[in-house]
Amino acid sequence: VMVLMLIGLCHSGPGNDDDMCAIGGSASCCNICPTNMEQRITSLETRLQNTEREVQELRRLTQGNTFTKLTKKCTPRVAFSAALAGSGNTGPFMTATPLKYKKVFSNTGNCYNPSTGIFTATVSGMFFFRFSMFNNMTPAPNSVVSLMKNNERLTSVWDTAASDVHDSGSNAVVISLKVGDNVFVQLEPNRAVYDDGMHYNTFSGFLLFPM
Ligand SMILES: [Ca+2]
Repeated sequence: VMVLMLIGLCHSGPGNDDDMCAIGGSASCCNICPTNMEQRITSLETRLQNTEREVQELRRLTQGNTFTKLTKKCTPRVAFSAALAGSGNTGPFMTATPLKYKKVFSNTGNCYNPSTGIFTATVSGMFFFRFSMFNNMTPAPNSVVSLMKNNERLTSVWDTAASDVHDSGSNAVVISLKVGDNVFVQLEPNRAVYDDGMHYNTFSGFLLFPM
């Protein structure tokens, strides 16, 4: 590259006094003033070194899937899905109670705690959550569950126990969370839900993107 640049300089032609200097009374691009030429070479060397450094960095990022590995390392990975499981009714209870979905299908990032039923954000970002509910009873109690963010009720599902047994419903939300926020599905007071090995009641969520 240096040789090509120097050849280019020597063939740029006369006419620019800055590119030439007079030695012994004659002006020619090949009668090069040593000081001017040294400055040009130093400048070109610096630019070449910078370019080589950038090329090496790009090679380092793209070779051997290094870029993919860096992306995985830098992007938090949070996803979970669990079912209530068990056999029979959960509830009714006197007070609102978080449902403990104990059959864990996945829990990347370990943000979901099956012992409490509570998801706790370890990264701030936009999240998606979904839950489903199943009623297998007649008569009452009815089934009412709500998706909670800390003490805030987000979405709910209601089913009245009656002759139309085997009812189910679901709801979902996309919401921003900060580190430490808790999300869980709450069984409302004096209500009940039913589950068994079919896993009708599920609670799932994942990080869409960090913020
Ligand atoms: Ca019903």
